[in-house]
Amino acid sequence: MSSAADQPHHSGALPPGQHWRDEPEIMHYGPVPPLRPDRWTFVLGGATADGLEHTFEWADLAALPRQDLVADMHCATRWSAAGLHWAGPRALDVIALAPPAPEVASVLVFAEYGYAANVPLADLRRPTTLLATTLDGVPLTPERGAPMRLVIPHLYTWKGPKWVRGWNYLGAEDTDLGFWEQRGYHRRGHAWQEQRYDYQGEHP
Ligand SMILES: Nc1nc2c(c(=O)[nH]1)N[C@H]1C(S)=C(S)[C@@H](COP(=O)(O)O)O[C@H]1N2
Ligand SMILES: [Mo]
Repeated sequence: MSSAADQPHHSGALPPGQHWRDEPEIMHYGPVPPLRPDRWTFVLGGATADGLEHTFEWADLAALPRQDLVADMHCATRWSAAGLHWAGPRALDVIALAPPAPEVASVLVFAEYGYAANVPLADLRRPTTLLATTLDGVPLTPERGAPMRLVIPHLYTWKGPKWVRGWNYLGAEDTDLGFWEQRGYHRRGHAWQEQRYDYQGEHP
């Protein structure tokens, strides 16, 4: 039997405790931020290998190779939506622009208006983890996270901030939690292992 971590990204299968809906419901906490391309930056900070904070502009990320991905989406409120077609740079290519210090095992991904999510570095590094700029071949709409959102197909969707603006590498002593993790949700949030809440098993 293959492990849950090896599940294909568009398998037609449903993670435990989920049901299908036709379209992903637009879901987020707070208002939709205005698009301000002139002021947009992407910041990699915290425990970087060189100890510095690195700020990128749209053109820096747009210069990276683009990857297509067809993936299902799994919201922790128990709906899933099948076969979304995303494209954008892979997170692992962005990590390479400003890599973490050796002890780093997780990151705090942050977005506009203070939304954030804890993500294990190993999940961010998967070749199927994208910083998506398009959905179904067209640029993300504001509601869907324009200009960029994180997509990690095997984790619950709260781990994929819309309007993403960067991440902080967390050192061994860092205990920062994201928006839902502060409210009792799981540090990893693997959909196939049904890691909805913090009390459900070990942290990565
Ligand atoms: N910035 C931000 N990103 C977010 C959220 C949020 O509240 N703020 N909610 C998450 C949750 S819980 C879900 S299910 C998906 C919903 O994505 P959709 O609106 O494209 O369906 O966005 C995720 N990304
Ligand atoms: Mo969600």
